[in-house]
Amino acid sequence: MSDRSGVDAERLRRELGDRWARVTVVEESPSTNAVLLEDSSAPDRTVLLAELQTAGRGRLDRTWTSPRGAGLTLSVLLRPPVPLPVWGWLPLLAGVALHEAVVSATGVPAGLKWPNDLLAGPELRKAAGILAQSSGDVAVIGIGLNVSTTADELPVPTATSLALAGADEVDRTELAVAILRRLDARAAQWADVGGDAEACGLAAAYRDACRTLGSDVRVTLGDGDALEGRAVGIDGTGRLLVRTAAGERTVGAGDVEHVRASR
Ligand code: BT5
Repeated sequence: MSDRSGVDAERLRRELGDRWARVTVVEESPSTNAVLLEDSSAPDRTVLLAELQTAGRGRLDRTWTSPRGAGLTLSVLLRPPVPLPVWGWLPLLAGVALHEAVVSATGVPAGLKWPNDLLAGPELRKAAGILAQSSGDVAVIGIGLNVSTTADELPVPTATSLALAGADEVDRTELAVAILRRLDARAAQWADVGGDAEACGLAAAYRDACRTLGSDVRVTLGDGDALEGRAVGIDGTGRLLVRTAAGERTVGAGDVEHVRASR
């Protein structure tokens, strides 16, 4: 099992430099997303990382669970200076940054499942999830990534960890630095062009990393309805385009199952 000693907060702050306004590491926290959402005075680029999350959340009020020190559970607060309709790209942007950081730090095979699950290992199982929430001019993006989690510790059989995917000596401080650097860089490039994901290369990077595009998918929508078809694209606000027997459908939120993978 990898070393589960704590993330080194001092080193994290030092290596990130002044690009991140406030970087806090705590032993325990309820949902780090919820804590940042309640902090109305937090500056743009605030980070909260918890060694153990006691009330971790997924999308649609689902839960995220991870043993102490076995993964990275962190949230970032951004005040994106771009029009609200394109905020739909934020979770995808975080997925791209996470994917870039994990691949460059560990070399494990990885890809994204729309909207933003990180799949890893030869069987491309879920190693990380992202929860993006907003309130007023604030967006909070939470990342939960399984790092040294063992098979016995995983909450569901469809999950994996970086260790199980082949990277068993990961330095969590270094990985957190890499994720936050990529996230900062992608967010800055995106903001510079007013949130135009095509113009800053974000859309191309997403398409490149995304295993959903080109796959036959079954999408369960928020209301419990489902649709099946071929995932053919992402629109200007980050929604998934699915070609079904009844025509093209645009999906803003839903759970995707890859019925037949593209590659
Ligand atoms: C997600 O939701 O995947 C988003 C997870 C975001 C977690 C981070 S941790 C820091 C921040 N603070 C929070 O409170 N949340 C964020 P969703 O796609 O709904 O997937 C949730 C489902 O994934 C659960 O219902 C479980 O089936 C499964 N799951 C729970 N814990 C998992 C884990 N450690 N690894 C893989 N799958 C997990």
